[in-house]
Amino acid sequence: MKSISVLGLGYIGLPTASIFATKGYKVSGIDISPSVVDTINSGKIHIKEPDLDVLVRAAVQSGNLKASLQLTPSDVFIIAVPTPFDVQADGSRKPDLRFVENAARSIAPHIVAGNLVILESTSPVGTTEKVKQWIEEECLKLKRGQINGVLYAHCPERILPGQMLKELVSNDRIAGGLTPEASEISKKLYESFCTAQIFITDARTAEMAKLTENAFRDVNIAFANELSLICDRLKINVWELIRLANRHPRVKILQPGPGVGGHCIAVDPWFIVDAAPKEARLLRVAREVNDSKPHHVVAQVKQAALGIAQPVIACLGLAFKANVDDLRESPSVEITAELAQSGLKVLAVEPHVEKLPSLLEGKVELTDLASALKRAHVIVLLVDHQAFGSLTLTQLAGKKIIDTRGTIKS
Ligand code: SAJ
Repeated sequence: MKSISVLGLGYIGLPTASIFATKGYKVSGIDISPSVVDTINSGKIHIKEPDLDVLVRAAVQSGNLKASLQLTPSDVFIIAVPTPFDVQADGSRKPDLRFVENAARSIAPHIVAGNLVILESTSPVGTTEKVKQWIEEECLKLKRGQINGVLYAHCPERILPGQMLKELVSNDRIAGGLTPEASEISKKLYESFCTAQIFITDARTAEMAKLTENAFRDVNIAFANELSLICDRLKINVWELIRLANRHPRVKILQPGPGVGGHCIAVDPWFIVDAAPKEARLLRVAREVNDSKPHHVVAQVKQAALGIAQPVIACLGLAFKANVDDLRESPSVEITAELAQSGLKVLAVEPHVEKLPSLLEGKVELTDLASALKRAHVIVLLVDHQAFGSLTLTQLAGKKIIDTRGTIKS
């Protein structure tokens, strides 16, 4: 297996394509966006992630990575496209597999016996089987007949934004084939750059494992977020409470926050709930707890602003988590937007971006920390960025403070 096509050059596809290229594979990175293709071919990147620019430049300069709008034949096809969900009229969420289906169907004209098709996108259980069906269906439509001997596997990524390059190499992985041969060959492929262990299983278990990891984290964050609501009611400092409870040798409570953001943890548990709605009760409630947290923060801010004539609110942080510039599905953006929507004057401080996301443009003023602290009556700490790490209560004397991350020191 010498040539690889990676379909989707986003947060997962781009580092994966680049690392394979630096290991000597001939890699075609396929994306539907002409500007993404041009950016990568010029050795630059369209997303921010520590050291990714260096890796992509090396991959492109080696001549082994070329981005393109058009798929061509190759030995391996890796699908790394988004898998969002659709909200239904009754509030339930249905996985939206359109991008995976389009990617799979686009492979059909090029597929030949002996090729390996890997689904890396986080997907509901059964999607790898669907990828096979879509490709086979498309081959029949194209009058290519039945192409036998194609291998299929699910090899989910599990890298943490902010530490992707390190985790790409050092995290254990799972290779779940539709056949044992597909698992074995996938394992060998990832061994070219992954220095950790690669465990073999079937495709359905691999799909469920990825969803389970993120659902586990979601439930644990929901526990911390629910505790923070209980502590607000009972007038207990939740940060001190968690610190003390975590001194128990078998207790490890996560940290409450303004809600759960990003493209993964707030999405993936819904794929399990959708597949087993009667059984997945805890997972659904955890999602609801985490999704409701931003509204609780908004209510706290409004309460703090009561009685202040023309209150100015400073929202510190817009990213979905600390020390990243990613504003996708960020509860901080949601909170800031809701506050501005309710007519309050809102300043936003986000040292990792130069311009506001469209949702906030014209409604919120982006400013620096010093100016926000000077002008605001209410300070809402939303993201525990390093840049806010030295804030103290003494420094903020006279202001109302909502610290959703518990990082402002006394
Ligand atoms: N958060 C809290 N409290 C905590 C930990 C996190 O409120 O104690 C919040 C964060 O602020 C953020 C959200 O949760 O809004 C998610 O952040 P995260 O750092 O927990 O996870 P992600 O979304 O950046 O990456 C996750 C990781 N999954 C797990 O840790 C199980 C990563 O390994 C996956 O590869 C990634 O999802 C993915 O792509 O699925």
